Amino acid sequence: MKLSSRFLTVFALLSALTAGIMFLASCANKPASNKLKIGFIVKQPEEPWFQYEWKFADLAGEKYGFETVKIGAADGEKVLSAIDNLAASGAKGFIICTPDVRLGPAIVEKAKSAGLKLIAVDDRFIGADKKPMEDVCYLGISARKIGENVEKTLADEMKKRGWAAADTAVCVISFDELDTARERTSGAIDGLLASGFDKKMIFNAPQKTSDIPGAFDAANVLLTQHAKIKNWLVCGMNDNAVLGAIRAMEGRGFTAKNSVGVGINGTEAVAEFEKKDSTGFYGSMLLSAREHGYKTAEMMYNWITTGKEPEKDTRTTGILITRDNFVSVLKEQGLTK
Ligand code: FCA
Repeated sequence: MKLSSRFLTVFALLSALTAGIMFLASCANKPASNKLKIGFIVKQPEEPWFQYEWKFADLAGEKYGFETVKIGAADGEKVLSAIDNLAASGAKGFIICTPDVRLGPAIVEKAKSAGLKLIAVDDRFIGADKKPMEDVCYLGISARKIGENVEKTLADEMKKRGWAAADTAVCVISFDELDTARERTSGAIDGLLASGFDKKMIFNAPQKTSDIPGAFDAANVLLTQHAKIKNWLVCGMNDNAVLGAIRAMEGRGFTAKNSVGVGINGTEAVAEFEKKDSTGFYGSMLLSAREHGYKTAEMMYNWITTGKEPEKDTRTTGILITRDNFVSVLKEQGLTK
């Protein structure tokens, strides 16, 4: 290589290097996005329900020009450090579905000292006096009403199938430590009792964890204790509670012919309805993930930007979806993938 061309090569390399360094330096100096930040902390980020809440919170962010900081926190320690991180990153408020409602007072304290506004979604905080913390803004479902609608669907299906009362029992997958869960299942139980269902045929199966394995284990205990029941009706706090029970029933030979489950959420139900053959998972009360995600984020944005505090207690409803109508209903709700 001639001296001049070698010089040119070295020169070109040096220029590229300088340009690279200057580019990196400019990135480092650039302030992180100066968009308003709003946190959205959820207890079970792996559940479609919570992913939809995030998706809709993001949509609100796109509309109003804020950034939704999405954080999964499965225990108290993670929640508290998430709040610290949000404060350090300059966020002004957050929405949270807490992994444990008894963390309420600690979360309120932490938010206050970090100067962050706070809205609880789905699961309402419980205070030291064991009562709901009514002074914390909350958006959740009309749990009892939705539970009653689950019951109506179960009772209708029992009638349609012509099942005899003596052969039919109810498996209630319960999670009573969570108010919204207890209200859902007690709404269903009270409805059954009011319609004349025999109390002795309603069985409680408490789940240790609020997920499919927790419900599966709870139902298996019950099925062992009551091996002679011919037909099962199943309810629980959400789709996963009912799915776990239906899976346990399938393990013992029950099918869509002798088991009927109705969940709540609608979001986890979809994969079940998409299966070629019907299973015992008959339907679900579809909740509005859009309202829970979009509306809470919008409420928080308005609170931060106008100073006007949102309503303290907002409730949403549910509509029944089954194999027959889920495609069109999900489309209407903007819940298609
Ligand atoms: C609770 C449940 C979720 C969903 C939500 C509305 O947080 O765990 O599955 O039903 O309420």
